Amino acid sequence: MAVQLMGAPGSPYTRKMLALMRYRRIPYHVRWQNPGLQNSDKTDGLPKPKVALLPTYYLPDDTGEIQAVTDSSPILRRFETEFEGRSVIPHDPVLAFFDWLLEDYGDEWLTKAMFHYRWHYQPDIAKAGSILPRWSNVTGSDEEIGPLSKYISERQISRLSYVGSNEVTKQTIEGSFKRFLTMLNAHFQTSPYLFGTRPSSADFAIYGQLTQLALFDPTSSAIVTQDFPRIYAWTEVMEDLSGLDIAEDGSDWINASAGLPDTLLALLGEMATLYIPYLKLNAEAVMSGAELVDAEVDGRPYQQNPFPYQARCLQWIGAQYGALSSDDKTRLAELTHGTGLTEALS
Ligand SMILES: N[C@@H](CCC(=O)N[C@@H](CS)C(=O)NCC(=O)O)C(=O)O
Repeated sequence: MAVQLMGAPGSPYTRKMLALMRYRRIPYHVRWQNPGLQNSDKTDGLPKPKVALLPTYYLPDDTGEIQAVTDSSPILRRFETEFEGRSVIPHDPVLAFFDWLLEDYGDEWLTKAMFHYRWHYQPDIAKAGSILPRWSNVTGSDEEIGPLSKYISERQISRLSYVGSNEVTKQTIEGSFKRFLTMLNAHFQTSPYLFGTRPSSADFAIYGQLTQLALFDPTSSAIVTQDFPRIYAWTEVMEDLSGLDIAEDGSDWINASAGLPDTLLALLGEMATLYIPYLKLNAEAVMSGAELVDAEVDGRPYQQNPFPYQARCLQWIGAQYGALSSDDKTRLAELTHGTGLTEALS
């Protein structure tokens, strides 16, 4: 039976999961969200999620009753056990941990760039305001769409403070985005995906954000198109990997016994020096009940509202790391020696 979900073309997590399901050849039926109906009961009798996020999946619980569930990463892992073959989690537990970390970075940090570019510069605001409300209403008249454009833009711009896009952080977000593109571009010169010649969950997470950053929002799309055409091309190809042949024995994942490519080490270094330190500062602010994360990230002042969900992300990373055997922890330390990752994880 086809998996049921609701999403939107402009939702990076929806795009992450659609591409994942195509690659894994999981049949699905996607409904496009109608933002005008979001807070009404007109959802075709489908259950509502606890927190309204996209994508929303409608999946059976233990008793077979359909529940509305959200959060792409655990759903992706649920599919790993429910659907056979074409796994997106590397077999080597150390690589699987790196994959977790990079997936989380894509979902939680790269999305800051996505939200920032979409709702900061005028041409991006104008495009998003005009297109977003039309996805679920292609025949809508301009009179009908107008108020919805205004509603969506105002709502999203008011949320910039939650993702941490403001005048203080602008340079950090944009600078780290371009640095990430530079690192990814270098990596793609040695291998088409992060962990070899088959895509992992982290590839799908990064792809999801890039469907917007590279393909949709004018300011970030110009950066990717002009300076990183390889990444633009990659994003389009990732959309549908249903025909990609892979080796079910896993021999197309990189073999870490031979060490890691320098380009992957550089990306892991970014987790050690930018992403994990950021998560720690946010978690401290959440735990102490501070009103603001007000600290230094990436060598620059950084301010945003504390984000409880991302404090849990740090706990999950710690739990994944803690679950590695001591041999694997030693191997991880040796493989990433000099990147600062082990130190950041302590
Ligand atoms: N951690 C969630 C994040 C999902 C998420 O933040 N979705 C955004 C859109 S891309 C959303 O639905 N925001 C609320 C809204 O737009 O009303 C996941 O991985 O699925």
